[in-house]
Amino acid sequence: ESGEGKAKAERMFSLMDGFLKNDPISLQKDILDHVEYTVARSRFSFDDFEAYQAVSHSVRDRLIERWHDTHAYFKRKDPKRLYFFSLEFLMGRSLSNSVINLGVRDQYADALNQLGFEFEVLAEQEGDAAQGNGGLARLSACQMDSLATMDFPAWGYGLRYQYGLFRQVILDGFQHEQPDYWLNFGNPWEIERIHVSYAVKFYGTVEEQDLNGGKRKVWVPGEMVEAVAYDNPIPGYGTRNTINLRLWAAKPSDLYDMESYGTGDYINAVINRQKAETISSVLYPDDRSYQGKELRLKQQYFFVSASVQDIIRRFKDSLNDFNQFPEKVALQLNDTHPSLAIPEVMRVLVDEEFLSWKQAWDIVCKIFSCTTHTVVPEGLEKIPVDLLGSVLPRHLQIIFDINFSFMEELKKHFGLDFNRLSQMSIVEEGAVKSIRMANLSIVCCHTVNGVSRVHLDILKTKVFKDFYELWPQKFHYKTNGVTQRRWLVVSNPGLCGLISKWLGTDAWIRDMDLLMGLRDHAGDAELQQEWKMVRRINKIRLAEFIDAMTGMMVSPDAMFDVQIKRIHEYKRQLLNILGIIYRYDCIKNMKESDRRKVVPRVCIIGGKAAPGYDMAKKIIKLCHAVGETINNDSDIDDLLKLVFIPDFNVSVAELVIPGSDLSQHISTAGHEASGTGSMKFLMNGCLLLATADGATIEIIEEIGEDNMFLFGAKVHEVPKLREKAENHRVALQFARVLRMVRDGYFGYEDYFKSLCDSIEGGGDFYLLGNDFASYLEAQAAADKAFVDQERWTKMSILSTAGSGRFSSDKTVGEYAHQTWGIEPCRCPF
Ligand code: GPW
Repeated sequence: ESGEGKAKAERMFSLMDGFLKNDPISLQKDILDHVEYTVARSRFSFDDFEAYQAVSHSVRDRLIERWHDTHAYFKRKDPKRLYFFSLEFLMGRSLSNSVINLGVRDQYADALNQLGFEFEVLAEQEGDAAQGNGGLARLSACQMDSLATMDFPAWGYGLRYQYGLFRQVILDGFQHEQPDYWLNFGNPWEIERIHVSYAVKFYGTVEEQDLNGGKRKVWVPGEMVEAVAYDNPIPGYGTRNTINLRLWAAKPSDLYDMESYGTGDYINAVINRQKAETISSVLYPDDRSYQGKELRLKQQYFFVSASVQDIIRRFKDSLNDFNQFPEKVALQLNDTHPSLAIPEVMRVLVDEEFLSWKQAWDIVCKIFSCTTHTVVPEGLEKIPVDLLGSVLPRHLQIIFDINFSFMEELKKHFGLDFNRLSQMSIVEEGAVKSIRMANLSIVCCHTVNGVSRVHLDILKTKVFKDFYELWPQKFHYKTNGVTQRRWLVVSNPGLCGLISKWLGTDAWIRDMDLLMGLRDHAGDAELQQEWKMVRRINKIRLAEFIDAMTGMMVSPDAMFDVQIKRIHEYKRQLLNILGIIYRYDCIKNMKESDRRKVVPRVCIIGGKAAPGYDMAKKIIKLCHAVGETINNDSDIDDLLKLVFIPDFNVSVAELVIPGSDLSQHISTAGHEASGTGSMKFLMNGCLLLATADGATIEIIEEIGEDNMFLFGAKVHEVPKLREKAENHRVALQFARVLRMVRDGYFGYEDYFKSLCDSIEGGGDFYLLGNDFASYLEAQAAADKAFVDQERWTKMSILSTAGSGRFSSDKTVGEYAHQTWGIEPCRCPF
């Protein structure tokens, strides 16, 4: 470092004691200043929401300080950085998470108390940031938290949607979607950077120009849109490091518009200009299904192009030799959604930085890695060639060129095996010629990661078998994880306190392996007593929430049995509902003496269906229809209740998970790539009723089969069972409950017919009929265990104790070391 740079940096750090103070008086003053000057209310009169706004702004100030220091420090050290590209980040609320990670939670609570406010109440004022669909999007959010906490020099990049995931409203048992215009009340957690913006091009033509005796390609765009940065500081826990999640919003571009104003039609010119903003207007709600939509393609390219420009500008600020690019940049693609980054980097290096194709290709092969989150080939993204050629003509050429070289390499390796060539080609010939984004990613990334061990097995032997034979060294897995900061510390303070007390330390918040220490105390009567108490308080809180949302009173003495996740046929919410019908039917036909032995249950289901996913919507309706019958049947009383929690989202999950006794993860084996909900329940001491699928297989290794309720066909049995399904005899009980639905016991028999047809006979692709009997056995085992509360509590403690391996800290550490090649870079205090 130069002497001057060092002197400046030293001065910077010597000024550190000038930071905002966190004593009660300073906090109160800051909050009141924000009431007066930011929220523009009188400091003598403001309500809870205004108090929330003021508190958030004071927290934001503290985030900004650290975020500036972190970036100044990263700039000075200039380490290799990770750029994490994802089209979805499901952040949820930020206030509680921020004050906890900043280490000022108690200080804020005290300061607010003296002002006559309760921190918890204010935190409830915050809306959810729902910039994503499901597990994939929440995983990105968890990983950002871990990257910050572990001091990695990382950036997140994504899109700033004006409308997040739709709000689910239930009318007469049917799902309706309402727009989530979440920015209505302002968003204190983002920082608008009007001066950080880039032009993004679309459409147009590619022309050839002479350059130094050779030819160069020039893309003459037909449309230009401006990408403006919105920065979201992500604070680490137990560190000063606060990294950045940069989301792009589309704005009209001045550059491009000049000529349209010359035409005289001023009003239309303005209206057309405004259309640019639609690119970042709405999140696509179809988790795992892609339909080759133009707007979706534009969204993907828009965020990729702005991010790549940003990265290259940052690189050039410090170095100007692209040979060193791979030493400074790792680029991680979250699924194939951002895979246009690959041809985009090629285009920029070749067309704009004038590197040779070979130089550019060598760089691309060193910087990109990707993660795949799916198991079925149908789930893979394809873009019609016509569409891509129209929106991104130069990128299509580049993809064709990459594919040409790839095909040559394949021929050398496998000979003229046309079958194989056509299967592996990036270009799919057929009725609609398209680009296979997964193939593009595999060809260009140095590493392809699966999200659990069994997921990698399936990728190697089925989905990407040919690629695995060609490049076995490319394929790896990192088992998913979730952040204990949000899923324990923020959402379950009671249990946290207990864990720290019995471990004698709260160091587990940064080192989850320490939770194993709880195993020594699992049998301790005192801990068990305290554990039960904490869990009971959480159940009461959940019962109150259910009452508020649905008007239903449920008893905290009952077993709370929960399934919350996106509604999908493969996740088998239908199996759960059929099991509930079976239970209902049993209770109805019972003698009075047997009824007394029934373990009362509250069955809780929640989740959204993609708006165009008919079967999923029928499952939601069936849940309501069955609930209507059971909940109003006076024979049943408190022995069984079925609750559907509407509008499931991150903050609802934070409330439901700590209050659950049993949670269901019951996908057909071989279909859930990983699953992350199970990990959140596990941490909170909730027992799992599950199939051996995805990450559950690894959970079993950690806590043992005896500590959960396992059932159903195994991954390797599924294909054979499917072949046999046609003449397979299903359990009698299965036929019986299905008959009840078909015969209109719950009404709407015409509407439910296709749902019933989808699981009967040879059509039962997800093997509900096959797994039903063993599902019921597992449920019976859960009842039996629940009666013995001592045993149950011990299992619960052992679940938490065994959850350390499923912290996203572990996942991110493995990625950093094995895939990205980055090192921690800790901002000094
Ligand atoms: F289809 N996942 C998701 F693979 O939430 F792209 N949305 C998606 O669109 C896809 C996957 C995709 C989920 C997986 O279903 C789940 O098993 C996994 O735990 C999660 O991604 C995070 O890896």
